[in-house]
Amino acid sequence: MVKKIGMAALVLVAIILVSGEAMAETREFLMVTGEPSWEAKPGEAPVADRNRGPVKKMERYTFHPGFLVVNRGDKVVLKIHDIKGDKHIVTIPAFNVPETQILRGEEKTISFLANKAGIFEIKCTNHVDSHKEGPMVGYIYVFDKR
Ligand SMILES: [Cu+2]
Repeated sequence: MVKKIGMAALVLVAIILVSGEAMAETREFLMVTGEPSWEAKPGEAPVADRNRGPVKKMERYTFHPGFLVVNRGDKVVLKIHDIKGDKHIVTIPAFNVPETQILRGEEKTISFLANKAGIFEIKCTNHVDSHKEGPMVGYIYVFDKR
């Protein structure tokens, strides 16, 4: 009897290892939005701000942390707290994550299954270019460890 149970457990472990599902985990990240800025000192020359051209002041909205690493097959949970900015609209097109609006002071949760490997953008569609203090973008690196 003990031998049969032991064999059944061994087969189950083998199935789990072969399928790779034993490695999948839930990965939760606590993120905040930020707003770094730059302003020319008195007498300092303007600098180019991407598509805006020469400026003496610029700002960018950001995600912190802005680079996440998970394994393929992981469930990813992002808890994003809007500390800076009136409104962010977050999406991850590569995983068909629908747009989620986050207002100042709010924290929203976004979940998805990281079912393919590569480096993908976490984007805010409210801050798309330098005219809107963007692009506001983070990256998720889905590691293909199998
Ligand atoms: Cu934004």
